[in-house]
Amino acid sequence: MSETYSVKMRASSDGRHVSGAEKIVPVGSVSKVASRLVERALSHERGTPDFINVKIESLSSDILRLKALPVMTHVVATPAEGRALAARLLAEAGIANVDEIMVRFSETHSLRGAMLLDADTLERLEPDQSRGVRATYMDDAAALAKGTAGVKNHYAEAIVLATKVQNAPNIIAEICVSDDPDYVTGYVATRELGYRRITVLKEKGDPNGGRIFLYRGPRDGVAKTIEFLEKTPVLVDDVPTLSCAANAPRRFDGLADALDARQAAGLSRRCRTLEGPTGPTAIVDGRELVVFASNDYLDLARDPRVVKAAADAANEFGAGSGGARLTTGTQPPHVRLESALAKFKGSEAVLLYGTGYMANVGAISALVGKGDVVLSDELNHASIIDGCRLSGADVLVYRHGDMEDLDRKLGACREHRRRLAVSDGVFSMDGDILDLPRFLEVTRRHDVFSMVDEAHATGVVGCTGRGLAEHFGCELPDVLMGTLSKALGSEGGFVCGSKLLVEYLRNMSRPFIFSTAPGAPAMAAALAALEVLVAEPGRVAKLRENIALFVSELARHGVSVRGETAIVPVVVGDEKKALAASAALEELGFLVPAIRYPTVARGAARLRVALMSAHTPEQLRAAASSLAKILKS
Ligand code: WAQ
Ligand code: MG
Repeated sequence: MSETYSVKMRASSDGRHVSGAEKIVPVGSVSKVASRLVERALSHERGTPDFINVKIESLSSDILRLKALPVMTHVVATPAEGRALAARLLAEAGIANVDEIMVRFSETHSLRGAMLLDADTLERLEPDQSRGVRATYMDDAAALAKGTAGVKNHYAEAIVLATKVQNAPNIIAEICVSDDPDYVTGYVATRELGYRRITVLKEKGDPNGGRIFLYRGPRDGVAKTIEFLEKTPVLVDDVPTLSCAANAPRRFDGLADALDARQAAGLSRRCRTLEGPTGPTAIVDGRELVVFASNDYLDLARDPRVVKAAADAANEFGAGSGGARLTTGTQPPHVRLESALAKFKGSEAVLLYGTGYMANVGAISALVGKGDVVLSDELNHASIIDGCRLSGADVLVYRHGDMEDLDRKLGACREHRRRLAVSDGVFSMDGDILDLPRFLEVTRRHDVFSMVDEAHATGVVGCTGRGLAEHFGCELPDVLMGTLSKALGSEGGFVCGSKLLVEYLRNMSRPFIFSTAPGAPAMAAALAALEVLVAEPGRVAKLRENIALFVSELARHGVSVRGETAIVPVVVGDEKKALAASAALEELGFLVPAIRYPTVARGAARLRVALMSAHTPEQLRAAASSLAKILKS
């Protein structure tokens, strides 16, 4: 940058400050940036300004470059919690009168600039105490490249300011909260601690913000500090961005903050692309990994017979069904699949849904409503929980797998019109199996509806993969839900039950009524997979052998886990530790996802190993020994 300019904008209305911003840009961008800043002033939600001042000055060419303070976000729930944390951080930075400083912090509201306080005596050091000290001549060195010049970004602007301030002579800390009523985030910054975002430092709607710069040094150094803050041009490198928030209008700020808070807590998520068909191995980011994360337990999604059935159905019936099942969307593959599933599960009738999630939501919300009650296992899948919520029925959560608790709670809600008890058959994050005979005994004794989700049981539990009734040699629950998306290698969900129940759902279940029917290719694929499963029960046996081998290999390395089903959870606890273990496994060539809140409880993060019939003994042994090693280190 040879010719560099400072562009500053300040807008007011009736003498009251409306908005302000400053940029440091090369000469070629001056007019573009200036006009963006003017636009910003004119569109400020505090009102249209009657005065806009744009000041453009050339700067000396040797502009100080600083590296942005490292950023860390602390997620807190309330302003009180945030302020207590801010006080703790200041204390950690070696400041004694922290409580007094927090009081002074609320006296900064009327200032345009920051209060400059002696960190030890708490004397105010600014010459103009009604204005405070303003840090100026600073910018994100990459703002132009990012295309963010002129766009309001609280986060980037605050990091730039905080970085300059912490590089000023004799400044040892800063505390700040925005004066934007909707922006409740603030921070404490010191050189050692870096930029510590605190997600909540004031109530929403509060227009009071402020800043304190804390000074420790001789009185005759103050002028030099202020000179640096007010006059020395600074460009800050490596300013982090909330990646997708950079160009977003202000109404999106809350979304960016929520995402950032998730990230800070080790809870942010992204989709990874796996090349090729799903199977025991996959190419991820250019590397082949052994996949211990697929629900395609019997390796049917890429089975040539299944794939051909989908292709043939696409040719014969088209890609999409063109309508809801009750209008024009029912095609022969839907009808065939429903009767094949009924036969496989041993029920009178079956109703298909577009996804397993919809099947749960659709069945529960149709069966119970206001005035009714659902009893739900505390570890039930999110789709069951959402079905319960959507139904409008009272929801009573019973302790995981605790049939006595279920019994007791059923006894305590005799007044409700209709009662439904619902449980996962195989718990999706724990891999344990519901004691179906006891569940049926309790629910029948109370004469309430019983519903079991066999998403992870179908094709896995029972000698031939028919599910819990086969495994226990008992009857079916009233409502049996399953999916086509896991062991059946396709996609979709279904509900089995009596003809009466299914007819009722066909007429009352809104996700069924108001969704386009799933496409014939997926239905034909599921039907072909079901036929393979029936013809080749050895796949289920092979899966069971693999589970036993993996669990015994882990045990040999000192890690004991449950191996009832294809889902083998290895509970780590801490979210970030679980992520680190997952990353370490990936380094070694294994894809094992870390499962975190909100899928499981906070602090119950885990590696969730999903086994397939197609894993080889070598893959299982290698994964078990790597996993054990990583857990120990
Ligand atoms: N120099 C000194 N003090 C200033 C300056 C400045 N250049 N600009 C503002 N202040 C003072 C003034 O008293 C304001 O009322 C107060 O700071 C807050 O300013 O997500 O938006 O511009 O990590 O409202 C922090 C969190 C946002 C960002 C800070 O401050 C994040 C913010 P605002
Ligand atoms: Mg502001």
